[in-house]
Amino acid sequence: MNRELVIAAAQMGPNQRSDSRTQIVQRMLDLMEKAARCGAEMIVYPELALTTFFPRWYLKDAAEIDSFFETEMPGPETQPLFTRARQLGVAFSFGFAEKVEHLGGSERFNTSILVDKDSNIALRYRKIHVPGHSQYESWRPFQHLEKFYFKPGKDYFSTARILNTEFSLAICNDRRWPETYREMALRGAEVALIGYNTPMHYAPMPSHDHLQSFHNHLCMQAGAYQNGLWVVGVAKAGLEEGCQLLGQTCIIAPTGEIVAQASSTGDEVILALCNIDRVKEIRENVFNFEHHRRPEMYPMISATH
Ligand code: CDT
Repeated sequence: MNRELVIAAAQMGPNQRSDSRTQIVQRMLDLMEKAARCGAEMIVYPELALTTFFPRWYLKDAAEIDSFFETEMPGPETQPLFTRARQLGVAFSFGFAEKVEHLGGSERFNTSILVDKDSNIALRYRKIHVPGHSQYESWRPFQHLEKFYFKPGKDYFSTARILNTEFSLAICNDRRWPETYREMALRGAEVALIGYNTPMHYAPMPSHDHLQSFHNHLCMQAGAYQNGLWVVGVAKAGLEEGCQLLGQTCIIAPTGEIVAQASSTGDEVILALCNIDRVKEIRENVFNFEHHRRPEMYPMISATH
């Protein structure tokens, strides 16, 4: 019998700087209720779901920077998500800014977690492809200071098996890199969950602004097809603090076909009944890695120098 899973992508509209965690978590809970009512077993939220996309600003005040980061998960403000999901019996995933305290100091990551239906964290992923710049650049209409705020994650694209399905996590800019999907697929992932915050304006190459929508689907559809993965791409969208963020939340089958897509740039739930075993249609045929792949002919791909 085929493994079938109802997956919901919970697109979020903008989070303004003045929105409290409580207000934002309440919107996430509303989306969770809706998704569960429609039969969702897995609910996927975007990157940095709990806050506004603060890397658009160069902040100097340490306390202000800290206010965007979580030091515990769940914490008092996020616990309601875990409690309600457990009551509803749904698994979920979302992104947040994470501050990890060590004896000698602290590290900051752009993080995403996968939570099983008993509200245990099954997988934690820290963004590997951290885009943007590390210093204030005055010529930009808004900053993209992810390299200033976040260290790149040091863990690979691991998988976790929940709901009888092998899941892997990636975050925003990761979705543009073919290595992300190939690494996941080689590790046995069947579903890739990818949250994003993508400004419509790309300051270093504004002549590509009109291609944001095209590139978004292009890379995720190619990643799905070329690796036989289900891909769930979830936006934080709309006009956030004067910055227009791309929507286009979608669920993509291993054939590369979009099977559900959001039609707004606000809070919106989309769902698909995903036959997880369709992964085999690709991986046992055109992209059967074992039979047709020639890794010995691609030495440059894994070269670290
Ligand atoms: N959040 C994130 O990674 N956004 C990037 C913006 C372009 S790079 C400045 C993205 O790849 O969508």
